Order: sequence, then structure tokens, then C-alpha cells
Amino acid sequence: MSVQKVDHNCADCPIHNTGNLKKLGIDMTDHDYVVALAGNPNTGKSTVFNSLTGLRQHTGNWPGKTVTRAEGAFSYNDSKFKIVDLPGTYSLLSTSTDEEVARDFILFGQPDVTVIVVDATRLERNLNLVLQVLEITDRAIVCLNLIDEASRNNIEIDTRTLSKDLGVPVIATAARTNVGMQELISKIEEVSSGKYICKPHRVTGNSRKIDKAINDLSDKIHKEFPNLPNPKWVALRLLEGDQKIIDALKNGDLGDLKSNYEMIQSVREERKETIDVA
Ligand SMILES: Nc1nc2c(ncn2[C@@H]2O[C@H](COP(=O)(O)OP(=O)(O)O)[C@@H](O)[C@H]2O)c(=O)[nH]1
Ligand SMILES: [Mg+2]
Repeated sequence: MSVQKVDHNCADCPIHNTGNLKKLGIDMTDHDYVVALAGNPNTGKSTVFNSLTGLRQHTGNWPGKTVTRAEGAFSYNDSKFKIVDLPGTYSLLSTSTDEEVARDFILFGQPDVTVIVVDATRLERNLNLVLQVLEITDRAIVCLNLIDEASRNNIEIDTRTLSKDLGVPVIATAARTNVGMQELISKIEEVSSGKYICKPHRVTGNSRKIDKAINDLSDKIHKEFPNLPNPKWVALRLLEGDQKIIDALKNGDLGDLKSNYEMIQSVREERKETIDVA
């Protein structure tokens, strides 16, 4: 039996949505808290996952999707945690199935905490996803991974200031060698149980600035590539630091981008139709 507290105002009540989690294929029986693991591809998310769960894990598919999912568990301080590895994504804009899966899990499953694994050697690029996650949930921890690589490259990160600016804990880790993992686990417990209250930074106040950046950039893109169907979409991807799009711009492959875009649109239309029929 999972521990379900009756008082809904209690600080240490789990906040996850058990019903929605069930629909998303996550059974919370025998678990107290659910932890989502988000992050850009190649940030060491799977390494963090393996370090947290050890052998207590299994893989399957997301319900109705061909996207694979790893699920695992760990115990700490008499609490049982279920941890769900979300697809690696650069954003949560839901323009791909992976992004949709990740966004929907945080939005509807309401995990007790979302750990965002970021690459300490590419912090700016990774912060985009962090801010998007913080738009959806209060309960998050930034796992500043590859900290060993960062120091090797003489990159120093002031985690205290970063944590203050973001309004959520920031834990430096080198998951491959288990550095910082105990601290991460203890923070996961503190945030899940409500002992640590996050006050996330929200970017809504900056939206005009962001809009301006998108508009300025998309004007330039339109001038260079007048046949692109959606320069704003490309601008947003570029601002996010999407390497594929950056490469496409550099090597003149933006023609391919058009067909990619059309493919994504047609998949989305198809999905909409399926939902409408259901
Ligand atoms: N140096 C170093 N390498 C790491 C660390 N964490 C993961 N890696 C390596 O980074 C690569 C990508 O890791 P993986 O967990 O597959 O990343 P994912 O794509 O985010 O799931 C692998 O070769 C890992 O061994 C770390 O903290 N330090
Ligand atoms: Mg992985």
C-alpha cells in the first residue's frame, strides 16, 4: 500500500496525480513519490538514472507511443521513490512526440519532483529546458551534471547564485563517478516531501523580450530563406540552441528543414484527426 495522507493541506503530501499517472502507465502502488527525470539529450540522464536506481529498473514503451521509457525505484529515509526517465528533449514545445511525452508527463502526472539534468559545459543552451519545466511545475531540481568535464575545461559555476536565480536547488554532479548523487537523493526527498519549498523563476515577465528576439531573428531568416514555411519556428529553435538547426543553417541544408517541418505538421494533423475521431 502506498502512503496516502488524508490531509490535503499537509506540506508533506505527495502532489502527484495518481489517476493521470495510471493513464500514463505508471502504477504508484507501493510507492510514495514519483520523480521525473528530464534533460537535453546527452547530458548523462541515463547515467543519473542508473546511479539512482541500480538494478531496480525496467524498460517499456509509453502507452500508445513507440517511445521507450525506463522506469525504476529507490528508497531513502523510509520513503519509496518511483523514477521515470523522460525522453531527452531540447524543449517542451510539443513539436515532436518526444517533447509531447515529456511535457504531458510533467503537466498531467504532476510528479512530486522533476529533476532536470543539465550539461555543466553547455549551461546556457540547457537552461532553456529548465525554464520551460519551471513554467509547468514548482517542484524541480537542477542536476548540474558533467561537472568534472566543466572543471576540466576551466568552467566554474556558482551553483548558489544559480540556485537563487532559478528558485530551485542546483546540485553539481558527475554521475559517471557517483559524485554528488547522495546530495541529489537527499534533495529529491526534501522537495518531494515539501520540506524544501521551491520558488521557481518564471520567464513570463520577459516574454516581450523573447518575442522581440524571435521576431528579429525570423525576419532575418525570412530574408535569407524566403521559401521556408515558418521562419518563427526556425528562429525559436535557433534561440534554443538546437544543434540540428544550427548545423542546417551553417551547411545550407535548410531545404531539408522544410520537409522536416512539413512532416511534423502532417504527423500533428494526423494525430489531431485520431483524437477527434476518438
Ligand atoms: N565525464 C562524465 N561523463 C559522463 C557523466 N555522466 C554521463 N557521462 C557520459 O556521457 C555520455 C552520455 O551519457 P548518457 O547517460 O547516455 O546521456 P543521456 O543521453 O542524457 O541519457 C556517456 O558516455 C556517459 O558515460 C559525468 O558526470 N561525467
Ligand atoms: Mg539516455
